[in-house]
Amino acid sequence: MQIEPQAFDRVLSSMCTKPHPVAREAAERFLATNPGDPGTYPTISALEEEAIATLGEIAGLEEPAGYVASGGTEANIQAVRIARERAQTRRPTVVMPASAHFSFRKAADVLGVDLCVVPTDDSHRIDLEAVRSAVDADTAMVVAVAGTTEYGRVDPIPELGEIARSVDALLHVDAAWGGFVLPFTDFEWHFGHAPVDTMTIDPHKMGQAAVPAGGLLVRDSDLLDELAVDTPYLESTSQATLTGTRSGAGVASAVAAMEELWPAGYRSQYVRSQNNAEWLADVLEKRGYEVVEPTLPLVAADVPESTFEALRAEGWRISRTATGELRVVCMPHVSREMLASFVADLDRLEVR
Ligand code: 0PR
Repeated sequence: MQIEPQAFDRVLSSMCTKPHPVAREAAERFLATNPGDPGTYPTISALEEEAIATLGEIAGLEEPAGYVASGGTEANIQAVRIARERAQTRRPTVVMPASAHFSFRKAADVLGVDLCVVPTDDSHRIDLEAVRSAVDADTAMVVAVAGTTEYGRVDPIPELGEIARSVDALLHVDAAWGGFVLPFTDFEWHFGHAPVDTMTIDPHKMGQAAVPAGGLLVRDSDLLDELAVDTPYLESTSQATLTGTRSGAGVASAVAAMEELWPAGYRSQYVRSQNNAEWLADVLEKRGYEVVEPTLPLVAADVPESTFEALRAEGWRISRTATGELRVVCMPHVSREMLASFVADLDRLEVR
């Protein structure tokens, strides 16, 4: 096969990035291993424990427990599954902000739980008063997002923890995208800041690992037991993952990336990405566009649809929020030069 994969040089919409060279190399080396069968593939299984130990350190978890999932979708589905298993009610409900990722809709569908979607406020964060009136004895889980897909916002997690506790519900934090930048900010988002029970934190997004590498972390390994099924003909006795056979590439590349970059490399990447986001926000504002301030490295701006389409026709991979704003994710592959060239095209193609 001669086809080359798409280059990253015009990709501004993705939450994935070019894997770090050490992550790419590790992924290739472990491509044919299966961490789903630890009895047969003990090396990758030991690496998975290392991955969880480092993810735990990043996320303030004292006794790391969890596993490397195929992505944020699987981790979110599994978190909802844990909450459903724990719930004392026959109608378990998940209370989540309107800003939550669509993977929770898949979770609700697959698991037969109800969703209660709470609006966000003017700052694009979950409305706490609305959460207080939404929770009740059927609430199995409250979802907080730490780095929303559309605006990069962080919900008030300690407050949500209190509300979840008041009805004996679990608190899940979706830090799929934000988890590798938040440690360098003042946001309160992790296990040490609030009574967080489960968390999604994906090495294959800001963590610069190769796809597929998502992360599910749990406060206590008992929570993981809710997912375990017996595996009679494997040498190990149970499996907590949703997938069966899975590539060791994601696990190995996550370990390699985190070994290389945590914490100093991720810190300098965060600073670079955040500076880029602020630069772009500033440039767009000066041109008269309405910009949603980037609290994390993600910029949303009200660019007319025709301009947006013209930029896409130039090959820019950009996306829009539900309300139609242009959305630029300042991932590690997004350089200042790339953004400058994007802005030059915007100036040239601008339709007002
Ligand atoms: N949670 C959050 C907060 C997310 O932003 C995403 C993905 C997920 C969970 C789900 O993660 P997986 O896609 O790993 O299962 N957010 C992006 C989105 O759906 C993913 C994405 C990635 C989109 C690359 C486009 C793209 O080119 O918008």
